[in-house]
Amino acid sequence: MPGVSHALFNAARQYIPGGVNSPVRACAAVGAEPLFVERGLGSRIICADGENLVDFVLSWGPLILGHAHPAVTRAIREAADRGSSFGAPCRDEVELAKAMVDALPGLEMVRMVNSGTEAAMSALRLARACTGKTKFIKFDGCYHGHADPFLAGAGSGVATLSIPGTPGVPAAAVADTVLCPYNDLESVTNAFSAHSGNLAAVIVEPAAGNMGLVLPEQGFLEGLRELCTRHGALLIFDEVITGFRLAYAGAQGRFGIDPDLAVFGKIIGGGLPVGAYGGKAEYMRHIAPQGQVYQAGTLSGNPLAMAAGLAALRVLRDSDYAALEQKVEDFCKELAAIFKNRAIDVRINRMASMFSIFFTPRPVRDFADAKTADTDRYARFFLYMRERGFFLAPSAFETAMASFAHSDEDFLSFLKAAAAFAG
Ligand code: HOZ
Repeated sequence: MPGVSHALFNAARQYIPGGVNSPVRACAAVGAEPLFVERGLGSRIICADGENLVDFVLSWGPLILGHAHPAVTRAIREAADRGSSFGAPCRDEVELAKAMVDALPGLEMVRMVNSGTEAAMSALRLARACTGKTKFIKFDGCYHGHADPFLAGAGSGVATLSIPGTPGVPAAAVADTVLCPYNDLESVTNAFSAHSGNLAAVIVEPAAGNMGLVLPEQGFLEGLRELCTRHGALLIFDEVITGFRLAYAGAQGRFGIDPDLAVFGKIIGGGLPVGAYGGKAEYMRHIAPQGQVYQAGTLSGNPLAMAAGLAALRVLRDSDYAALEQKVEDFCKELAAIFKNRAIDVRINRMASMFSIFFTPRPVRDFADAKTADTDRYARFFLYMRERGFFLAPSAFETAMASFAHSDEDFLSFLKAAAAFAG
């Protein structure tokens, strides 16, 4: 790994743990060093060493419009000229909240925070307060940020680095976390029986994007909805990745499921740090100062982030999600055929503009399946593709993302390189 990125990484390691501010981007799982990015434009990033890469990571999801979309950067510049933070409400907070409530069928009220982690932990607190119960179900391989109760069976970097239990998370903090396999309604039914009367919530990524992409099977989300209603637990959709990605109406719109609460981040910030949680007014009105459930933040509803998110949603409202989906579907079919023709075992899971390449012969419907994937082959693929101008997630347990900025040529050239890799 020559040059500037390597030197920056060496310097970074002196001052920042592991040289990075979030573990997965260290690229250790694929035997690489992190790339230091100088700038992004459309579907591409340009790195400190001059590498010009077609980006299928897109900041892990926020950049569905591509890098530096002019409407978003203009909104940020204009907002910055008006001031970067007030610690008091601003107009764009109201506009963004309204845009979200208008777009997402299950959302009646929303509270802005600063990250998906913050949103998930706040939604869980609210669910516990509203139900008076403490336990909750999460799914093995799903990731809801790094708040203590969610660091059990977590996906994303925890899966990538095979960290079984995070030191510093007391056993008591995960004692109320009930783990079930994704897509396994029977185990959820059993968990409701085993913890009868004690389950406050089921939290789920409606399409799981942190163990690679794993799609909900027919009836799974419907079953969760039904079980939660029957047992007086709240259904929380973690839409940090899927919100405004699977559809403008999110996963809840795409699947036609009405969660009680939902958690957002990524796209709603247009590339700036944002999270949000929301849902039915009957629950949201318990949040302080309207109610007693305390949650606060100096930078919540930050004017730059609100302006960026609002600008992004305004563009997305009129964007052709179906056309993007068709492009990605065609691309994934061709990619699967390339590997199949060379007798390479691969499963490509896809939905909307998200896809995952699992080098495994078996269908991937839960975390156990995802873990059968050949991570060494994925690492070789990552390195090969990076050398040919493509940036994929540096982990077999993350999801690739495409954007409205990706061109036909971006997809075609990727297919050509993948064919050369397959041999
Ligand atoms: N949720 C993101 C990955 N799936 C976070 C990225 C990170 O951990 O840096």
